[in-house]
Amino acid sequence: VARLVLVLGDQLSTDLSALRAADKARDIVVMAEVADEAGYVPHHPKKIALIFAAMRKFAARLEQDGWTIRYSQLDDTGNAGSIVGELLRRAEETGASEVLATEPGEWRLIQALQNAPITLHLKEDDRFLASHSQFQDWAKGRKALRMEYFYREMRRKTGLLMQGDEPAGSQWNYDQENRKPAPDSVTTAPMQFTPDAITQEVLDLVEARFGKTFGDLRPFHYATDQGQARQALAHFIRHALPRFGDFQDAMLDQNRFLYHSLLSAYMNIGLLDPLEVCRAAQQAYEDGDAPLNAVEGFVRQIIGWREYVRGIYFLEGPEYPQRNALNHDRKLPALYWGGPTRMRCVEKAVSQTRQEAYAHHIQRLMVTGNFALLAGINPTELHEWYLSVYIDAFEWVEAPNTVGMSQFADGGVIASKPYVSSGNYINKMSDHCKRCHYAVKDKTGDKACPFNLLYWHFLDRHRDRFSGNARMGNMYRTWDRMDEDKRAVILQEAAALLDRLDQGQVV
Ligand code: FAD
Ligand code: DLZ
Repeated sequence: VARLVLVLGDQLSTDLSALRAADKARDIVVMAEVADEAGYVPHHPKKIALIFAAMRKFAARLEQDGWTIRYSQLDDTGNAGSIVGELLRRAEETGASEVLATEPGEWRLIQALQNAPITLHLKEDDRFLASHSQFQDWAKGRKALRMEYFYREMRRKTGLLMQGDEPAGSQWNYDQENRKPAPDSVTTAPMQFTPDAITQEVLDLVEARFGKTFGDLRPFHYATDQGQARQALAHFIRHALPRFGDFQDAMLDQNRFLYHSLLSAYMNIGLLDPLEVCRAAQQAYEDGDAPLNAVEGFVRQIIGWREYVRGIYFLEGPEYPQRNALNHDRKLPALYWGGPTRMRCVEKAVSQTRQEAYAHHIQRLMVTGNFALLAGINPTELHEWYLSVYIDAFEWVEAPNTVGMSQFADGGVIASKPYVSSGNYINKMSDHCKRCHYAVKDKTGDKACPFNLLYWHFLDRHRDRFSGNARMGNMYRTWDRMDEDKRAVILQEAAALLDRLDQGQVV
């Protein structure tokens, strides 16, 4: 009897564990566009379009490779609307009673599959370097789960940038060299693709069904199959990687991508293998085409941060996205959904998010994330925002980045101190402040940068928790040295600003 082989929209890899465990001659691959997955958060229309177009093209490829496929389009009559519903429908149609699946990247869907009334064989998702048990072994007995030590293990495991037992260049981490302020101009741009017929059809469907959701569907230039994603990788390695390190943390008012790769979505949905990506970067270093600080910085993000946050997500359990260690309960303000704001950096990050479904790491961490943390926004609401608006957002990677790294809502599992900064950091790393309504140098008064006011408000309201943190001592000493009257004015102006935010006034 045939078994069903489930392939989800972010599992588009031909060597997926469920496919490897299946028998091409006998088993039936099930792929389904379903309302539940398209609707568990208000996904950016570009994200839905990417996933549906890539799913359709991947199904065609599997069919060419000799697999039998049952593919459900979103508008098909009889579409049950959920992954489990579709599996049960296909089981009834085909007489199958067993499902082979690769573990989904979200507790919600793992639990739904485990609770389904059908025999399930759940395979590990081995497109990652560290299995759950390897990560658990690494974490066991450690007081703090710092990424850097995990990353070194991944370097040793993969041999990437290693000379025997030693790191290439005899240093593990070149982050110190990767914090240059914004360049005057950028000499490259990410590769763009013209939508083919399949993608066009998906764009029409997404426009009709999700056209009113936050986010511009068109123009749509993302890669939608492995061949295109590989072209995008080659383009990045050649044109952007050499300067990736230097300007990794920089932001430019007139350039959205700088030297970033825009490869996260392709890796996350399975079009690119993360090791293939890292090996291509290593090759550029070995060929003398990219410097070590760039290649090490890039590889660290993938075999370090990407693997590490996934490990944390599965280690910490299904309740992780609901954590709120700092008891932040402010509603997510309308400016996150494109409502007006006078803060130039926030306006830029949100408007490019609307248009591109993309913002780079420092925009996510030090602009929208930093503002939310300073303003005390509810981390679960913020998590749902990040999960919705980015092309690469899947809970295993988004939640630890948002709840842990960006909001400190996990109480310090990921970050050893909160990522907060005043306007000064944004001014150093970007050219936004020059064109901003607010004055970044003003600490108080009508034009004071909201990041300045809220920074001190944050430190003051969380003194009990953070004043003993060795890495924050300087911040508290600066605050405590300030004139008492000045401190009172700052706190009062910060509170007034938060009131205005709560009342829906433009900030
Ligand atoms: P590059 O700057 O070119 O980096 C190269 C690759 O490194 C990325 O493609 C990505 O795969 C990996 N990477 C870099 N930083 C991280 C990180 N912190 N965690 C995991 N992988 C990383 N990344 C996602 O893939 N999905 C998300 O939903 C997501 N949400 C985030 C939410 C917040 C609040 C923050 C602060 C970060 C989030 N990130 C997320 C991490 C990071 O911002 C993105 O991976 C990166 O911006 C993607 O753009 P890029 O491909 O141009 O990355
Ligand atoms: C994100 C997404 C969307 C928008 N739609 C679908 C879909 O219709 N069918 C599908 O199989 N997968 C989709 N996905 C990806 C899933 O939500 C993803 O597999 C889980 O969140 C686990 O990472």
